[in-house]
Amino acid sequence: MTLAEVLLDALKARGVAEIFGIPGDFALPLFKAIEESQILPCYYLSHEPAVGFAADAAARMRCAPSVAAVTYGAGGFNMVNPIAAAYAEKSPVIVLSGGPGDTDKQTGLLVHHQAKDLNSQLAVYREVTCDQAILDDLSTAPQTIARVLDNCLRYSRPVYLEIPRDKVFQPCEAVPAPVDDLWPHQQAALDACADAVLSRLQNAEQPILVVGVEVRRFDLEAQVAELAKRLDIPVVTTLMGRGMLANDPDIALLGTYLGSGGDADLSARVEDADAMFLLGVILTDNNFGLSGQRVDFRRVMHAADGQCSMGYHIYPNIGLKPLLNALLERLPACDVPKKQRQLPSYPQGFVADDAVSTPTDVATLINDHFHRHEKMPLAADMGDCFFTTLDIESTELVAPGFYATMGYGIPAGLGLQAADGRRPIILVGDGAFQMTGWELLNAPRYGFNPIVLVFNNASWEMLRTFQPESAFNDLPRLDFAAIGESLGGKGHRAPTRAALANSFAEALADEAHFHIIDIQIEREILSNTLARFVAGFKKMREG
Ligand code: TPW
Ligand code: MG
Repeated sequence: MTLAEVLLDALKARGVAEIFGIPGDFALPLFKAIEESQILPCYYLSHEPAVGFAADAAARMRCAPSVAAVTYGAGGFNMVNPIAAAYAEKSPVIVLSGGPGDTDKQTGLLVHHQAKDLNSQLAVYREVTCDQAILDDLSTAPQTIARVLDNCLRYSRPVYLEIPRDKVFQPCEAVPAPVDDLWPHQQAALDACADAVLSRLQNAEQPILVVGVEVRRFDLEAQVAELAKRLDIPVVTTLMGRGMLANDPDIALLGTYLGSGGDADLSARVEDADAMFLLGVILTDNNFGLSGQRVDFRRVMHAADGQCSMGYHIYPNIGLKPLLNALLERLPACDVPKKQRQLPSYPQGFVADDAVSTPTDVATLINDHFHRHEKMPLAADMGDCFFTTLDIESTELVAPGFYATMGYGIPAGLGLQAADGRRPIILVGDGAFQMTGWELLNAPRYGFNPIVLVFNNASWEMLRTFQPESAFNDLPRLDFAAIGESLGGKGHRAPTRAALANSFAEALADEAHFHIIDIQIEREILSNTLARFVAGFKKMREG
């Protein structure tokens, strides 16, 4: 077996099901090996940021790692932002980069694509990955690959492997099997921790479960839903956890906590809880910083990053999965939730008239469709389209909710469909479309058929809300219907709500193409959440 083959087998053994990539000369042997071995399918895109975003979305959808493969230098550096996003939001993306071989290094000259020194790319990626290596020693490569890939799984963060171009087809031993127990624990400590969590939750009058992104990353949604049922306790998600537990009708999913940026009743319900159990939550400014009344951390239990804290006391080495199992072992199974709870209501009843659409109309249209037919998964970009997802019935969602990078939505929608097979709805602003929208041209050759809803306000509207005086927020009004046709899909113009409803129905009826709907939205018309969010953010900044 060759180095490339043992690497690809090791990826597959750890749950990787696809690769996204763009070749280049330092990576040509690697891509040849990927193509000829047929161990994993590879989807070729147009620009490296999209490669990273697509792999990130695929990883999020399948709760398993995915691969972003690039060439050295020009390719690798182009993908730093998506990998930083994946790091921040704990998405297990495995970066494979080609690299210079021994003869390239020995000339004493700079090799092309080299930025500063030969290890500059490794150094940059060290900052945004949890483990990394250059596979330049075939005798240690199997152990190194195993270590790096297992750390990707353990921490659910990106990792980086550079494969020198002259090593790809060298013989190499197989990579050790994945580690079974990624978070070995002491039983006595785990028992003590589980007992303490339960006692606090069961003695509270108004407990609440706050579910964050690690639950999805470690594929623990079913266990968390079961815990919520057995404890008969209401659940909210964090902003980044939006979309989780969407398909379980038996739990009391109250919605998404946004502090003063969100629904006031829901925020009060969280902030007034006398016991709050944060599961897999990353504490960030937009999870808790916006809270009008600061959350009292003495009442908080927080399981994440392989530990569990209670107030200011920490139980180290407590993985989320063993903790959930220990909690479930202590609770009798039950069939139905006991208490009736007020669940959130989302806008419904789309009016197909001659009025210009608002972001809330888009949410209403999608909700109506979800009610009449089945839910569809969503990919969203940053911009008001993201905040609009909070008015859409909870469904699977990939979005850069915390790191907030633009350019995510369209490549993420492609990655979502590659990983999951289902047709996604992609929500994207006109500004974000300018960054990565062209990637849609790759959809037809892979049979991807997303429905792309462009929030076309000819504006960087989210920036305008913070700084209305700046003229740079005005963008040219592009014709996204024509762009859609030119990229090989179907385009629709939707200047009114009636046209929007028609276009959406046509797009749903035609599964043979991707569709772009150019939804004309007036400047300064925001979704409900963005309007509240901006007000909350301004207040926080002002202290
Ligand atoms: C990679 C900063 C955040 S929101 C925004 C910018 C420039 C405007 C978005 O315009 P769009 O959506 O897409 O038309 P909308 O609803 O506001 O009109 N560069 C990157 N990421 C971010 N977040 C920015 C800049 C930004
Ligand atoms: Mg815009």
